[in-house]
Amino acid sequence: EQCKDPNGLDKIILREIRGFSAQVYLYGGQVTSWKNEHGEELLFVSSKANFKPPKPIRGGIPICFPQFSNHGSLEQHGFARNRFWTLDPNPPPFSTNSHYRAFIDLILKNSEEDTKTWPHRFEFRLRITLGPGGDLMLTSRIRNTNTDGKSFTFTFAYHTYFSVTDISEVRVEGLETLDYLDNLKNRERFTEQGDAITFESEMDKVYLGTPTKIAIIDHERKRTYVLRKDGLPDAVVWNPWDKKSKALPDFGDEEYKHMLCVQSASIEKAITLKPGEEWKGRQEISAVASSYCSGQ
Ligand code: TA6
Repeated sequence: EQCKDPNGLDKIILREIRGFSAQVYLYGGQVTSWKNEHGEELLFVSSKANFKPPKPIRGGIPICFPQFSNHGSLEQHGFARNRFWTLDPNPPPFSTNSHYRAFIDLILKNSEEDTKTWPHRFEFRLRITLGPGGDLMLTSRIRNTNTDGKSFTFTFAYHTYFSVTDISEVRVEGLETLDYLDNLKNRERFTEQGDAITFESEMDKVYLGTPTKIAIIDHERKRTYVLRKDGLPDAVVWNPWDKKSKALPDFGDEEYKHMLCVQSASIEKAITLKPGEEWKGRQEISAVASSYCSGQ
């Protein structure tokens, strides 16, 4: 259902038959809540998050488009997360077993303002679905609608903030042995040595050529998040740790202990679209009980 938050911002609640729910703000086209059938929140949103334009909302799943981070001349992570999206009242028919899925389609088109800094016309259609097992899927279709014959190039990420019990008891599996660009070392390229990624300090790495499936294991909670992706070859792993947390005005000093960003992305190789061409990038996240015990 659609409603307004205390600041008057429009948001939509998706519900699924077993009790899973998701909440999406038209501001930013941003998922800000994903709860399981017990009403437990699976995404992290900072207690100090702004829900007031023009600042982005700190948490959930910010959409980074047309620029990831400061890899270019636009604002940090591009403008998509700082704009109002519109709800498509007549979404095209859903292909697969749509009667099991609650979904909405959001649309972003470039504004006159944005055309000054990014002189292209595009249509960005974001479909958010909540599946029968509570899996949350985001499908982005971005089309170049330029009429001047010009191509455009962009980088992209679903900047997903997972809620974890204790970051020092979290492992990420699926990225071992891969190369990564370390944002804390001038984006220098290294190769991951560990057999799984664990966390003892600030981390900000763009893993390259990653598999379609990545697991985030919350050992304390015996819960594993499974992230599956298509069309998104890279994965960013970010935890600000204590010093960076204190420097972020919309982030609690201790909150780094209870979150981890694992972001399906296309960064190393920017995407170029000719007029009329469309790109599709999809991620699906699910939360499963894991009988994971260390060392297995
Ligand atoms: O997650 C990668 C990253 O680029 C980090 O370097 C950090 O800046 C993070 O995004 C958060 O960015 P934001 O603009 O949302 O504060």
